[in-house]
Amino acid sequence: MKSSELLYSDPLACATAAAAEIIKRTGVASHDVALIMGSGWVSAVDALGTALYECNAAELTGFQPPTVEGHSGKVRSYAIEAAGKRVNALVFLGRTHLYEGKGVEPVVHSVRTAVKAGCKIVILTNACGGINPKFSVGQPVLIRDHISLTSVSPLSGATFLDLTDLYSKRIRAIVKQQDPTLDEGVYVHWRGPTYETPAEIHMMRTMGADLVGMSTVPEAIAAHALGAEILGISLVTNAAAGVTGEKLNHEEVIAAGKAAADRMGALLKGVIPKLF
Ligand code: 8IG
Repeated sequence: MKSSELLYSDPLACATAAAAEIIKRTGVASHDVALIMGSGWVSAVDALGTALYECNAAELTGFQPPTVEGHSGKVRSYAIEAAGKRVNALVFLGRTHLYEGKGVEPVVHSVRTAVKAGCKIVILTNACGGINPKFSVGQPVLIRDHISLTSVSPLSGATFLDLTDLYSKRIRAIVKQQDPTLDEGVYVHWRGPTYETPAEIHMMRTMGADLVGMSTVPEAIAAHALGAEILGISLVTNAAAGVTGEKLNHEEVIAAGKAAADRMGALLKGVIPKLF
């Protein structure tokens, strides 16, 4: 069977196969933490040091080449050492989005593979629009909770998964100890690829959303369903539609991400060993 067929017919078997390939290629029997680096976050991994292993994700079972600028489609393995601890980090540079129209399975394949490769914690990063005017461009915000507006779930069947602590309170507390200036917010998932209208942003703000983006939510659910603890961090790279009256563009997103990358990289490197 072609690996793309396995992804849709038996996604968990596909993730298990990809995880076995990662274990064999890296020589790391069990990774501890996964990092999914979204738009603008890719250069933050430079702070993690030198990768012990790197390949194109597309070489692994079930992965397809990425399609969005600013996403490079690589998988890397790092050893992060601090305070006498060694943490093995599996890093995915870039992700697949619902708006690509391939369904939800490719969107969650990275996190399922990571959990099958041993990861107990999944760190999801993204770039987003700021709905709450207290957030400024270039500011990282911890995801406290989410609102899904896509009507898509990575789960099917009678799996009534509890999401009351989806974005781990324990991990958020440790991250805020590391950087007390960090704020938290509610992330709303919008399918895209269109940005919202000003009226839709008004609706989201009224619902209690602070941040809006086109990723993260299906991955958080899929990884949590397999038992992983989740940290979500959004980098505000633009004010959402109608907040400032400016139009939205993808170049703005990339530029804001590059500017914040050093701070984000240092934060991740410092905090990861403290999570274990
Ligand atoms: I970056 O304003 C980024 N991603 N839906 N809206 C949505 N996604 C985004 C936005 C935004 N900015």
